[in-house]
Amino acid sequence: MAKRWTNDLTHDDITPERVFLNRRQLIAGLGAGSILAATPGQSRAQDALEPNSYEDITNYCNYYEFGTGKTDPAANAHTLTTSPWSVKIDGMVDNPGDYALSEIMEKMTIEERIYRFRCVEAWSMVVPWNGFELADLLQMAGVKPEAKYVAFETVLRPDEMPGVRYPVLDWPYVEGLRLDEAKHPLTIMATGLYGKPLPNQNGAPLRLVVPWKYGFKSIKSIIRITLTDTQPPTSWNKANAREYGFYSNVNPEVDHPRWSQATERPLGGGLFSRRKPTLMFNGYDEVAGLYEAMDLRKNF
Ligand SMILES: Nc1nc2c(c(=O)[nH]1)N[C@H]1C(S)=C(S)[C@@H](COP(=O)(O)O)O[C@H]1N2
Ligand SMILES: [Mo]
Repeated sequence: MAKRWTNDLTHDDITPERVFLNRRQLIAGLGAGSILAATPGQSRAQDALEPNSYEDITNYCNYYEFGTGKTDPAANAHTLTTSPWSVKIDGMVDNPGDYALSEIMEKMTIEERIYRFRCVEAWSMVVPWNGFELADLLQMAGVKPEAKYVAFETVLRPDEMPGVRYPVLDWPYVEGLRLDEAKHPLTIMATGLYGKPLPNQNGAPLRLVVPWKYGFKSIKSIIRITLTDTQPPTSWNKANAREYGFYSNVNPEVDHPRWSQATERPLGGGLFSRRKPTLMFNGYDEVAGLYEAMDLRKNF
């Protein structure tokens, strides 16, 4: 299938001139000594363009099935068996069934998408994902006209997931999107990062990525996708409906009841780390049309 559409950062955006200029500006402002100590990932001037390091992305994770600490998933998720893997696609589809991931992968076009990623906890990073558009998978399944939502479910394997002994969430982890959100070309199913297979702690072998929504919508290690006509339950909303809504679009104007969402802390900033303003829809303005008639304060 041809690559139809892409509208985000790619490695081509990081021009040598730009990097050189930023370095020079930094040198002018801070003195060459500090610059020699700084790696490119630590340069705040490049935050908007430069992905976080592989180490940052794979060692600072949220995957509560493996523990609630940020480094627990990296320490524990190696126990998850990710091959063979199949995904059940059911509900309001023409071609329901258990699809082997290998079979899905043969049919999909894998692209690189460098996306900003904003957790509801107010940290953020830039991730070079590899994956395919969810729209293409839905087309393969054949969505029936009456379907309005897509529900997703994470694998639940107590033997391989030490964190599910604790009732932190009502396992299995579930998430959902409205059908138009799911079909938006920005919405991808990630299968890799940095050109490598997706590490277990980041949701191997297949996880959702919806870059204009808070990170918890990007459900990991998906085993089931169900097309439905009713809004599906979602894990964090079930856990605390006052704090976590179904939509969870990144919105600097709607605060979490316990903290501000106006700014965020980019990961891996090191010496140059500084909070920066959070952007509406995490900067992905092209999705605004999906919510035109909606009060985003009510539908948080
Ligand atoms: N199954 C499952 N999916 C999940 C989570 C989880 O705990 N379990 N955490 C979510 C949250 S809160 C975030 S911020 C992202 C983190 O993705 P990352 O660890 O790859 O950065 O995964 C999301 N998907
Ligand atoms: Mo998150």
